[in-house]
Amino acid sequence: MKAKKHNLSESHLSPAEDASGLRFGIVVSSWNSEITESLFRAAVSTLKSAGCPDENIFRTDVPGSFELPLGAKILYEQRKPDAIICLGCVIRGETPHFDYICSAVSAGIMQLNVEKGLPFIFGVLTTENIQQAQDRSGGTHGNKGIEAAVTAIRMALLKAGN
Ligand code: DLZ
Repeated sequence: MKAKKHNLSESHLSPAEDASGLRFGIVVSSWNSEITESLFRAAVSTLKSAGCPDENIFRTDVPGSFELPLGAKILYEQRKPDAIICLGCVIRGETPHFDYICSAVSAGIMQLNVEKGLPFIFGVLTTENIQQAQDRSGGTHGNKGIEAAVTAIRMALLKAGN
């Protein structure tokens, strides 16, 4: 049987999933910035709709997705937030070393989760072309920024024992 498509952009946080006492870091890759800024706006709006105040959201920019793990580590050391969301967009058609970048970034982010015992969320679009990226950053397939923020809230609450 085919698995039902799971789209967190459509999953609503319950009132119990309250982010008012939580602090979040967001690392944003500047490569494909039209896409990553849209992911960022959606992530911030989701955090705020769950009660997180502006002053509890900390942003750091990095040049490309490859730099996301180090950017996240620096932000972790500076701010010690409850979760860090990593936002990027890698497009295969425009990136000859697509597979190297994607595997390095995903491994780097996973390593941070395990090393720091803190949620570092993988909010990186890895698409064939710009159209697919647009579809997933506020288009027909939702917005991965929302999904990343929902995951960050849920994991931060899990870690806090809620
Ligand atoms: C170099 C490069 C290329 C070709 N494509 C992308 C991309 O599609 N998405 C992305 O986030 N970054 C890209 N980069 C930049 C690399 O992530 C990295 O910043 C550089 O290789 C310098 O380390």
